[in-house]
Amino acid sequence: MSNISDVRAREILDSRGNPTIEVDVELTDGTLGRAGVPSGASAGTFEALELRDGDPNRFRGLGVTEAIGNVDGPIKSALIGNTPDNQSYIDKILMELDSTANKSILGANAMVGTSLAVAKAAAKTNGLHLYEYLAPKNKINMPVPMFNIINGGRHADGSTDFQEFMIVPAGFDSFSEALRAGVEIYHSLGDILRSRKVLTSLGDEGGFAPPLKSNQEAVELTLTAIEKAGYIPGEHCFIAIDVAASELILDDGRYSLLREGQIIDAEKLMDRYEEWVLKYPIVSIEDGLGEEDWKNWNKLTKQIGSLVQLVGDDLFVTNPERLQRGIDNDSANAILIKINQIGTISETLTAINLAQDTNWGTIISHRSGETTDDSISDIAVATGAGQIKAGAPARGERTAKYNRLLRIEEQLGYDAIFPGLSTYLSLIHISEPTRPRLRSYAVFCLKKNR
Ligand code: 2PG
Ligand code: MG
Repeated sequence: MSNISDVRAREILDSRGNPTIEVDVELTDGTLGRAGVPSGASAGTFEALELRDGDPNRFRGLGVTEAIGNVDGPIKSALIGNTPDNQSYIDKILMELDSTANKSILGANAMVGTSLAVAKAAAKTNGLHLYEYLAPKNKINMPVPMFNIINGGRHADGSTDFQEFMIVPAGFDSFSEALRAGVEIYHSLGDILRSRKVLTSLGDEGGFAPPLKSNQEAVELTLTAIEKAGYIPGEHCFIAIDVAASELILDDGRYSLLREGQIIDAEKLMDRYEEWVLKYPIVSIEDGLGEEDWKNWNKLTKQIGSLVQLVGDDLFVTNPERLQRGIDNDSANAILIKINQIGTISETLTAINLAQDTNWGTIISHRSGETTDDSISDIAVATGAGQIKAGAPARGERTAKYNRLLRIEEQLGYDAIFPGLSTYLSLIHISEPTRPRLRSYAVFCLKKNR
């Protein structure tokens, strides 16, 4: 049995050109586990702390040398000599070194990098893939991808107020077919923008960032792109949005939609979601309300929770305690999972298990600032999360995740189960009787094109 012989970190760059941490964990048998740490732009207030140096003379204050010092110092001293293949024990050591609620001593970036690198080393030395190593009780399946093809909000200046307009090609038999459809739709959107002489610049997650007049225009453009690519919205492919409403909320609780020149209250915003959900094949709305707007989250869940997946990202920040509050208050019906919001693999798995035991949807997610680390793909497969969002099907740091899933699907062969339409809709709790509304848009398109 090999033990941890070295732990070290270095400063590398993320996809936005900002410094982040890469951690190497070495074992006595020479095995190396390496992990890159992502970073958010529209980060939630209640996320674990990303430790940055704040020295204006280096990387505009964004250096991570202090967090690196924590890996090379206390973390290394505490982990050396331990066996790597008891993840909960390793994470317990990390949490004992930093028992603050928001990981403010070591920094969540230092902890995530270490936690992941240990898991990768353990998998490797045991001759397993990370998804095999992490898979608990045969939960393995392929996730339905959510591709962010229009970027707005904090991820693209001058584009939409809402942060993400995603396509969800769930009506296919395999991940690779869903990916192919996603790529074709992404390029068809590019063609449409070019033909309309609209800018084809890209946002942080690789989606287009056109200067549109309204958020609704983005939904309609997305639908046109699906149709132009030869697919039927509401049958082959659905739409998901991430409003990232914590970025839009004002002190008085109203929401500012700058591009539309409007400030609206929560009621109006919720009515807009209801109108959209009834009109368009939208299956998922993430952070439709602010991260502290619990009362309205509950209202929204009552209003449209049986028609659409309501996902808490900034609301829950992958934190089992906040998730439990959401479950108790009937706020949302799904959780977005990001390891660096909470700090360790073990806490992340606790959040996933809690959501799944409550029958809530789970989406494993990247961050807007990414590295080419592809662990989230393995985590999505291992936990049977059913859904993954990793940005557009373009740019190296995004395709790293999707390409990893292609390889996993190939390895799993006949065991690579892709949810398929009906399972997917049940997975996200769109009840059978409400499904005709999705189909009605498909029928509308078919008639129109006849
Ligand atoms: C989100 C994420 C990822 P960020 O809000 O869901 O898309 O963005 O990493 O900037 O928080
Ligand atoms: Mg989000």
